[in-house]
This record gives sequence, structure tokens and C-alpha cells, in this order.
Amino acid sequence: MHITPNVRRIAAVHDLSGVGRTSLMAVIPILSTMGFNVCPLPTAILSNHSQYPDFTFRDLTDEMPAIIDQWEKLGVQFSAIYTGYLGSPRQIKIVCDLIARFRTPDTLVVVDPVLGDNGRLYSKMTEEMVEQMRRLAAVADVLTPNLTEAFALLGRPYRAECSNDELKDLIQGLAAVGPDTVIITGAPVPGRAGLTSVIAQSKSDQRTWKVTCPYLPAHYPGTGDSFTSVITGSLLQGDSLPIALDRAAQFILQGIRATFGYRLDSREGVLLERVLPLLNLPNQASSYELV
Ligand code: PXL
Repeated sequence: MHITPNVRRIAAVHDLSGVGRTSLMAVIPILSTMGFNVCPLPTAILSNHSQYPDFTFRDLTDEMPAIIDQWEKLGVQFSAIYTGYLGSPRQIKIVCDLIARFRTPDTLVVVDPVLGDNGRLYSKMTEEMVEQMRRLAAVADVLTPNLTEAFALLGRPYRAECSNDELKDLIQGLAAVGPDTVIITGAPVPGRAGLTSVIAQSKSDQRTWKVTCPYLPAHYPGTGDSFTSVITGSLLQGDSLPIALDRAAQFILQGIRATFGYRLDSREGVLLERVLPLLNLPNQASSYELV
């Protein structure tokens, strides 16, 4: 008798930034720890992420179609295709092509529309990137914008504090473009400076879930990448949407707590190495609510 390991592959389309624990340097350790075989399709190589004042940037757009062709030749299959930071508008067409060629009815397509944070676009992001990102969002099963990205994708002016009804309206605006599930991260809780939240809804369900967490006054790049990585792993493991939200929010909170007590340069991100083992523990705190 032959026993085959049930290895599930995830195509991970993100940049590789050497310093700062963003993108592939969060995606690979998290999803590997959760038991998946991550296959990176790097979009660019940076010395460090783009929230530092300067960085080197090698665009890999020209290499990507060759890698995709080779993957097709190898006959590899993916349980999920998960995209994040993209380095040029042309890459978005290439990624749409990857999805069209490798998607099966069982493939989970997760799009994290990495564009900006705190009301501003990242330094390499242009209006053309925002426009192209809308096209990619349209083919996602799961879309995970932060609040800044949600407003940018809808072409609406950014507002930091939104009521639950306003957040639901953003979710529905984004779902109308195509994705089944929209998760908005980093939504401040009006009047409660010490809290932050994530809110989500699936078209196929219509209930809206919210997880509220303590907010520590520090900004760590890469937490969005870590959040969506845990969501991807959790949904692939068969968790429900609110449990996936809980797991991801708890993991980010633990990462921030593990880091905040030190006097570190917050641009280096959270001490991911310290908290990875938590991914293999059962979900302890459950705090989701219906809103
Ligand atoms: O964490 C998102 C991200 C990914 N990749 C690069 C970035 C950022 C955020 O700053 O600069 C290169």
C-alpha cells in the first residue's frame, strides 16, 4: 500500500523584501508553519520594504510569465493562489492570466490588494496600480483590504472612523465588483482609541462578523501580510469565516505584544519568529460578534 502525504500547495505572488518582515518573509513562514507547501512567484526584490525612506527595487515582471509557463509544464496544482504586493501594472495582467490557467472549482483565490495604509498610498503605488488592482479584486474569492485600500479601490475619499453601517457599505461596494468574501482590516472603533477591528461578510452568507482587538500605539509594517496569510491557511484548513478572523486577529495581537515591550525600530515589523509556534495551538480566545 502506498500512503501519500496530503500536501497542499499555495502559489504566493508577493515581493521579496530583505529587511522588515513583510510580504514573502511573512507569507512563507506562516503558511509553512500551518502545514502548506508555499510556492513563491516573486514580483520584485527589494533591499527592504517601501516604508523606509529608500530601498533598492528590482522589478521581476519579465521573469513571471516564464515561471508560470514552467509551472504549467510541471503540471503543479494549487489549493490556493494568494497575491499581495505587486510591482507594476503589467504584473496584474500576468497574475490574472495565472489565475485563469490554474484555477479549478476547488482553488481558493485570495487577493490582498496591497496599495497603502493610514490613508496614504505606498511610495511606489500610482493611480494606474489602483485601477489595475480593481481588475484583480474582481476575480478574487477572498479580498482583504485595509481601510485605506478599501476606500482607494472604491475611489472614495478616506475616512478613518466609520460606523458599522458605513463599513458594511464599503464591504458591499467591494463585493459588487466580484469577490465572495470581503474582509476589511484595521478599522478604528469610533470613540475608542484603544481598540481596532476587522469586519467581514460573505455574499454566500450575508451575516457580517466583527472582531475587536486592543490597539497598541505603534505601526508595524507587514501585519497585513501576516493577517491575510493566517486567513488563507485557516480557510484552507476548513475554518469558518469568523473563526479564521479570530485566529488571524489573535495572531497579529500576539505578534505585536511580543514586540511592543522592546525599544525596537518598528519598521522592522513584529517578532514573527517568536510567535510562529502559536499557529499550531488550538484557537483559544474567541471574540467574534455578529454586527
Ligand atoms: O506589507 C505590505 C508591503 C509589501 N511589500 C512591500 C511593502 C509593503 C508595505 O510597506 O513596502 C515592498
